[in-house]
Amino acid sequence: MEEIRRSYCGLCHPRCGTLLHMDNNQVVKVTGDPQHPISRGAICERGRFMVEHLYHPQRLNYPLKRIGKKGEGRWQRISWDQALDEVAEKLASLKEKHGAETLAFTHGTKRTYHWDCRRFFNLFGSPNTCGVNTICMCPSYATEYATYGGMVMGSEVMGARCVVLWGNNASNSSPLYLSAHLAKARKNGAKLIVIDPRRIKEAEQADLWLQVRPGTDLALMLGWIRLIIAEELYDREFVANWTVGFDELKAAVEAYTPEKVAEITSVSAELIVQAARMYATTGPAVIPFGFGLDKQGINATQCARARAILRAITGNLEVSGGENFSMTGEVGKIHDWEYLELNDTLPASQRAKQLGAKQYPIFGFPGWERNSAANKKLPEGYVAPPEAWHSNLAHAREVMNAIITGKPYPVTAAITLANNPLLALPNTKRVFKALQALELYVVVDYFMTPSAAMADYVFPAASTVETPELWLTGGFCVACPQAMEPLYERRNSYDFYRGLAMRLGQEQYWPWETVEEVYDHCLEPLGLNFKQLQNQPGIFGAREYRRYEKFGFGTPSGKVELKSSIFEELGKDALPQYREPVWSPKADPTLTEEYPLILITGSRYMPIYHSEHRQIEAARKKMPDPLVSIHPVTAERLGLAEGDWAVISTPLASIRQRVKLSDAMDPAMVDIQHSWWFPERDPKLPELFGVFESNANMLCPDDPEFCSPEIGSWPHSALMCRVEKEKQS
Ligand SMILES: Nc1nc2c(c(=O)[nH]1)N[C@H]1C(S)=C(S)[C@@H](COP(=O)(O)OP(=O)(O)OC[C@H]3O[C@@H](n4cnc5c(=O)[nH]c(N)nc54)[C@H](O)[C@@H]3O)O[C@H]1N2
Ligand SMILES: Nc1nc2c(c(=O)[nH]1)N[C@H]1C(S)=C(S)[C@@H](COP(=O)(O)OP(=O)(O)OC[C@H]3O[C@@H](n4cnc5c(=O)[nH]c(N)nc54)[C@H](O)[C@@H]3O)O[C@H]1N2
Ligand code: SF4
Ligand SMILES: [Mo]
Repeated sequence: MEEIRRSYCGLCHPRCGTLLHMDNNQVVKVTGDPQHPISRGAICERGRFMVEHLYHPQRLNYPLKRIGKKGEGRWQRISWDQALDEVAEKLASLKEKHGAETLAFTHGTKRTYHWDCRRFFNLFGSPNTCGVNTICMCPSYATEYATYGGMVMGSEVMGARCVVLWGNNASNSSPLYLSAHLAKARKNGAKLIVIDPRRIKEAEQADLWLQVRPGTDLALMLGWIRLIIAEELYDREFVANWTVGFDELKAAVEAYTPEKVAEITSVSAELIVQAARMYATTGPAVIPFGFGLDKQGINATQCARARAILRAITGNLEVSGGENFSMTGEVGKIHDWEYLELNDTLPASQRAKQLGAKQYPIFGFPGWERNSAANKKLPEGYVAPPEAWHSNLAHAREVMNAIITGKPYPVTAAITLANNPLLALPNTKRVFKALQALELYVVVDYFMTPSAAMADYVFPAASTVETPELWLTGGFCVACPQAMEPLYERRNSYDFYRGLAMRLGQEQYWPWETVEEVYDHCLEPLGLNFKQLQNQPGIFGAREYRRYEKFGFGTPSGKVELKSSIFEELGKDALPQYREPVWSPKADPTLTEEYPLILITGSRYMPIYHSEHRQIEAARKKMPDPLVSIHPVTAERLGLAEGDWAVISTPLASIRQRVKLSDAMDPAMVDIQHSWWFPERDPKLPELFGVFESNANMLCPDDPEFCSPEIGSWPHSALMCRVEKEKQS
């Protein structure tokens, strides 16, 4: 008889509610849960992979210990206890020898709990957790806290009258949410401006499409700000009462006339003016987060600043249909992730050792401490305090260098959980060298990935259907139920960290045996427990607007800092100024002779998620090979036809991908897919699942001159490359 269990999906971020159709205790089908308060019965194409993902023959089901040489693919199955004992023992001895900072962590995009990691690291004594947060969303988080004391997590797209899709490919990256919300806004008559070098689906339907040259968006933003000020289209009352630094901002953008911006961005002056006017005069208007801005390296941080400034001066902060912070009410009372991180337990002497924080203070302890202090001036639970995990990290390049060189001090051990650093981080060769140099490398994952194949110990992770989760965002809180006991010996990340913590003298800080008990504790202030919350739709904050009129903003001045005092104090540009991308036709004409095409990487596509799902048959059928999109005119000039294998090169390396013809972009540009590896290939070195063959990050640089000076965001876009037909061997 068929039984149905409530569950949730973890095959990407949003935790859509699902129903597991069980037959004989086996999941046979997954459908959307119509009762779920957020997803309301919808699941996407990828969500349907859950059955295959759960039972996949290549899943990791037991802890493994390396018995051959590193990367030799020889493993011994051991118990969790033995694996945790041995890892803990080794960690203790490395800590004794080199100090706690010798242990690093690499994270991916948030795919499971993360406060448990930070809690463990704080108590262990290491400030060196690093990873993709330096380029994904979190730069906006740190920057927006510095600018207006909170992160706009909720652009109210459905209620907006104008939506600016700036470097966001919503129909592929968020089909059920942003894309669906945009469709509703359009139905209500909202204007749409798309700013993207590619003619994405939304661009075809937009009122205005600005085909910007990659990496130049900041100049465009400064041009908008200048015009909005010059034409007095800004919200005078808001600016006068609730901002500081307006006159300095005005002076800083003076040079960015439409003509100058047109020259930099390749967008016509008329279109620049038209778009700025449309955005400023069609309120409420929103500019949701777009990764196209975060991935442009040198300008990324100031793009986030300039976007925040645009939102503020046009009066779109904390208004209905505008840009909103987390909501208060019941949600604000829950013990949140920052509370669980236990950041106060890491002593100042250890904080000071965070790798990269001197160079990039906005994203290390110095910036986070200032953002936290400003947040504490607000009433508790008003705006969520900045999480360390989101805005206070070591820099991955500096961590990799320390592993390789032992300088400024030896980093000898690393844990990777829910991340595939060889595919996610730039400069794959450097990352590989670092993984090779580690004395102890521990990976927790669903599958044996190329990164896991370099480990000393590999632990099997539980699927979301095998573990509970409290889904707490700024605006709401939903209990995601555990639908089944973990298969084999898979466990969740809490069990992994607690297992280590209990062996390393942290017992008093981990009194809860299971993660569900932690969630009971989080919900205590509401007089609820996890099971009770599971039986109700969730907790939703009250929607309140213009709350700043009561308490101000959580910044040092209590106002929106158009000129940022935190940036200034930490020696960084307090007002945004545009920089030409390092590899660009304008910056380096000699480089352009050898690498004539502008390169962007990683534009999202369904149904694949980063380096995942290459084992899933339905996904792979749809996307069997890595693709480089190239304009037909350019392809013809290079002798390339649809389906040919092409070699793509930058000064760092060459990789191969298959040609897909596309006139969606300028003939001078190419777009390559990221995170490609081949689970069907030899797992052993030197092949390592073909990780070096088609991996976009072989081509992406991360040296200091390429990174944003404030946060160290490296480029995955706005680069230069050469494309050739692959020679037949
Ligand atoms: N060239 C280029 N590089 C990029 C990007 C780009 O656009 N271009 N995008 C960047 C961005 S924005 C991001 S966020 C990163 C993503 O980088 P990652 O987060 O590393 O990417 P994924 O492949 O999604 O996840 C890595 C691993 O996590 C495992 N995993 C998933 N869920 C869980 C879980 O719950 N528990 C455990 N233990 N493991 C789990 C998966 O099996 C997978 O092997 O890539 C970045 N890299
Ligand atoms: N299917 C799928 N969905 C995903 C993911 C996935 O791997 N697969 N990853 C998830 C994650 S972690 C993230 S961060 C989000 C990201 O999702 P999005 O924010 O949509 O990011 P991307 O698709 O990387 O890039 C968005 C757009 O930026 C454009 N772009 C590139 N360079 C520039 C530039 O210099 N300027 C401008 N204006 N645009 C530029 C690209 O053409 C692309 O259309 O997607 C999430 N959703
Ligand atoms: S994969 Fe699809 S169904 Fe699953 S969480 Fe993501 S959007 Fe929702
Ligand atoms: Mo991301």
